Amino acid sequence: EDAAGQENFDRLIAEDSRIEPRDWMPEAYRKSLTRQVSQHAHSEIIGMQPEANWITRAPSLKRKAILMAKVQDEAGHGLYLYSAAETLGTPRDELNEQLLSGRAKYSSIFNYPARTWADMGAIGWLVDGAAICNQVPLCRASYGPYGRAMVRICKEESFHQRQGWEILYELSHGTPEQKQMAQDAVDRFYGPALQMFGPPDEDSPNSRQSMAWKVKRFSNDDLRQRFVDMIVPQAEALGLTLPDPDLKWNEERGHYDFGELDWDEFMSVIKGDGPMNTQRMARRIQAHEEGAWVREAAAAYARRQAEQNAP
Ligand code: FAQ
Repeated sequence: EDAAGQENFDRLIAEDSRIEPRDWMPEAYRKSLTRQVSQHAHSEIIGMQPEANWITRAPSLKRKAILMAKVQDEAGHGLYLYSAAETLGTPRDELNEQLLSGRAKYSSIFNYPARTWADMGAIGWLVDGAAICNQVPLCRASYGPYGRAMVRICKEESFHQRQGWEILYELSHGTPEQKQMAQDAVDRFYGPALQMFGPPDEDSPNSRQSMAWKVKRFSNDDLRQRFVDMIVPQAEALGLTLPDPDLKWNEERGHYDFGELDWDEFMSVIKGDGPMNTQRMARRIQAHEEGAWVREAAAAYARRQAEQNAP
């Protein structure tokens, strides 16, 4: 217990100021942020897989170059976020070990397969769209390194969303088969994208404390609503339909009403039983093992440099 530290922490939070790595912070704050930021990093890294799957089959050289750049951006976001998480005191190796051993979560959305080229459009438009909606408020998160990381990441995510939108627009204005492929991708990704915002507020154990600490600024349901309101007119402009018969403008609320999501499916996906969980984890473990020689070489090089520079 550090009374002066706690008082300073409370003051910084009340002032909407920022907590920095060297500041005293409650252990629960450190722990919860390490959880959220590292899971966010894991999501970026696992999230490379569905799209990497299509790099070799992109329909043109230009599309391929764009997709490669996007997947590299996700890697960059992951590394950036691991660095932000490390400032809270847990080393990168340990965070990575939590992922590889299955103890840490990563976003449910990446446990769905990317079946067609149109899925690259749906992922960009809906998945990156949901990511931006969730992450723009995180730019104001009370923990400095996380908030600052989010600013950069959001800029890149908006480019990602635009490229996804453009893929879907082209397909939906192409042949009837292409339009159907775009519609099918949106049909499959719509529900899972809405679930990226997390469980409904009454089933969200972390929200209350996280909002009191000004890490989260809006609740899961509020952000989900904001996202639905944003994508309805975008879907109309694309000429595609959102697969929800209950989707309807509610004049009184000033928002779109939408149907109940499949929360049983969500729970089973985050417990590890989604369509692609096994494959995603196997691939990540394999990539980690195949990268062992790089880590060993880098460590040997650093050791030699240190020896040579020793007085
Ligand atoms: N999937 O109490 P809450 C991207 C867990 S974007 C899996 O509401 P919280 C970009 C939650 O961790 C995707 N697990 O939790 C990209 C908690 O479990 P825990 C990543 C979920 O933290 C695009 C439990 O359920 N974005 O990668 C999910 O207050 C394209 C109870 O939930 C972020 O991580 C879920 N959908 O709110 C990359 C954003 N939802 O930890 C490649 C930062 C909840 O107690 C390609 N994170 N859980 O064991 C956040 O904003 C929050 O952590 C939430 C969850 C909103 C995700």
